[in-house]
This record gives sequence, C-alpha cells and structure tokens, in this order.
Amino acid sequence: MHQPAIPHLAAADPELAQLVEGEAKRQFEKVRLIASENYVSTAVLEATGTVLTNKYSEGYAGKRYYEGQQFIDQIELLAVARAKAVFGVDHANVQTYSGSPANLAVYLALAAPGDTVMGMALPAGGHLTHGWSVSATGKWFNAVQYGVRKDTGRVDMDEVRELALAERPKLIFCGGTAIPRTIDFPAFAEIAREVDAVLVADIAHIAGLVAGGAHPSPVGHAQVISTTTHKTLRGPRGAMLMSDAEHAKALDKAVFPGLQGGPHNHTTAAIAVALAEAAQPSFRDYAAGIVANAAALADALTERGFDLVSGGTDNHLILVDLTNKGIGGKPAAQAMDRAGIELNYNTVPFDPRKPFDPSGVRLGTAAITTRGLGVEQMPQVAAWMDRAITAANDGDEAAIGVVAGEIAEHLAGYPMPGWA
Ligand code: DSN
Repeated sequence: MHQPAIPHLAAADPELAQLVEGEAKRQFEKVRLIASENYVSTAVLEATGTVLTNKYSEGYAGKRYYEGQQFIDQIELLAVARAKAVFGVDHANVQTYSGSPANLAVYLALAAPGDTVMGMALPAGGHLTHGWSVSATGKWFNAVQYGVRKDTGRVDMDEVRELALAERPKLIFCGGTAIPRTIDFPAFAEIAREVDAVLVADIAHIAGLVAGGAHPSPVGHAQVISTTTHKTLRGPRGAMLMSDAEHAKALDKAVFPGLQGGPHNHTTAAIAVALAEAAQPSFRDYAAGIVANAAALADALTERGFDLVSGGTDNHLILVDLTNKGIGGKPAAQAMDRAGIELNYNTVPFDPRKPFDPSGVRLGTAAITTRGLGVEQMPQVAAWMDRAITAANDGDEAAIGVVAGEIAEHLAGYPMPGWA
C-alpha cells in the first residue's frame, strides 16, 4: 500500500489510484539503478502532498504579487536558509521548477543570445542544456563543447583550456549527467578566470554527495551552482540555483519574472524537508554509502568482464560500454528491466551507434543505498545484471523471469519509504 495511504484518491478516482499503487509496488520490487533517481523519505512525500499546492506566490518573500503569503514566505525562507547552510553558499533560489529551467535561468541572467558558451558535449556525459545542438541552449547561443579523452574516458583539462582560450566563452559549464569521475572544480575555475568567464557547476547528479561530504564542493570555485533536488540529494522533483553574492540578483530576476511564474510551494516545502535531512549526520553516512556501493558494484562488474567507461567510478554513477558483451544498450536495458533491474541505455564517449540505440547503459547507486543494500550485496547485483544480459543474448525469457523472481524476493527484506 502506498504510504502515506491514498484512500481519498482511491475513492474519487480508483483507476488513477490503482496506477499509483502499481507504480509503488514496481518501485518496491525492482533494483532501481537509474543514476538520477532515488526514494524520497515519507516526510518529503507528505510535504509534496499538502495544501501548499493551492497557493500562488509570484515574487520573493516580502515582495509578492499576491496576498496571503504569511506562511509561504516563511516556508520559502526556511528552504533558502537550509540550502545556504547545507552547501555553504551566499545565495540560494529554491523556485526553479527543475534542472533544465534552472540552467535556462543561468543563461538568461548572464548571457545574451548569440554569446559564446561552453559545456560538456552530451555524448561525452554533459547535459542537453550545456549547449547541445538540439537544445535551445545550442540553438540560441554559440555553444562550444568539450569532451573526454578516448584513452582515459576522463575530461581532458588541456582541451578545455585550449578551447576556452580560443573561443573566450562567457559561461563555462562543468558537470553533467553521465560523468563517473570527480569533477575538478579548481581546475575549471582556473580556466574560467583565465578567460574571464563565469563558471557554472551543474551538480544535479552529485548534490547529495557534495552535501554529505563525499564529493568536493564547487563552492569557492564556481560563481554559480545549479542543481536538481531529486537525485543523490533525495528531495522532491525540483531544482535550486546557488551563487556568490555578486550574481544573486541577476539569477533571481532571471528565475522570476524572467522565466517562470509562481513557484511550486509544495515542492519548495519538500525541498526544505530534504535539506533538513541532508544536514543530519546520518546523511554523511548515506553519501559515503552511495560511493562505497558504486565502487563495489564497479569492481564486481569488472570481474565479470564488463567494460566500464574510465575504468570505474569515483561517485554514484557507472557507465558501461556493452560492445564486448555483444548486445546494444537498448536491448540490454529492456532485458534487465524485464529481469527486475531498472536502468537506462546511454551513449558512451565516441559511441559509433545512434543515441536511440547506443552502446552503453548508465547506472547509479543512490536509490539502492536508500533501500539499505550495502557493499556485500553488490556482487549479487552484478551477477543479476550479467545473467540478464546472457539470457537476453540467448533469447532465454524464462531465465530472465527467474532473475526477476529472485530480485523481488530479495528486495522484500528491504523497506521502501512510500510503500508498506
Ligand atoms: N534526466 C536527467 C538524468 O537522468 O541525468 C538529466 O536531465
């Protein structure tokens, strides 16, 4: 049963309620390895389901365009204060709807259409909004892109510097969606300083690791920090922009009224709850556990002959090139889903295949660590993955079904917030 229970929804809209229950059960029974997902706490779930969803509040605390902000102002100020404390930043804006709008607000605040901007190429591990060609950021700006070295799978800081010196971008983005290694914020900052660019650290994937001390912080290196709140940070679907004092006003103006209307106050409240959780000493253990699990899973996969981009991981994320396993990323991801292992197909650097049918899969350990799985379970997870892929190559659906059964049985012993 979904927790908190949904009896009113079940009575008013049984069809929809059944779908919610189905999704909760699905999340309970699967090894969830999508690197950008997690399980939020029941407290975060409760905050997202409150009457705060009824309220409009364009503007900022003390300067709203609608009346009735006696409590909303306090909620937003609490979220802002907690963000500032957890990350040690001068300024935080908690209104951005999600990661892509947050990044768009950065462009609106600090660049003009046609300006040169720089980011990591999507196929190398960057994000669409870091200037990739199909994104508005690639269409409206002169976006130049850096990648990773073919021999190491890691960002080549010499290439970044050469490109920055040649192109003189106004903004440099670091971070992305498929980067298994530590981001060298000081090195990016040095390059940004050299070309007089603003450094934007997109820490969407690693925010929880930064908050929990398991990845170096960009604070003091990047003037602007963008993050979603729902990945390793384990909050609701949302985002935040953080910055030094110098860029605070421009960012706020870009978020509202530049790009957005009323903030989603139920999300703001849930972000505040998640940030309070991230400030607890236990969150440091959680962040360390994510990284330890990823390292253990990477080792176990390597032992089974999987080819990991960059040879392993420093964070929560593993990128696997499946070429040597004789299967594409998409059929592998689909077979693993049928086997109870949820992850996504992903391009690998220098991928000869198309993005919709790439060579790799991406996985992460944030959700399974929340679930309570530890390093001792990672060889078993790798074994399930291996068996699912072998079964897919053999066309053996029965073997895939056996893995799914084993996983559901195993996970029954690990509680899930949101389902009881
Ligand atoms: N969808 C996010 C991810 O999976 O990394 C990025 O936007």
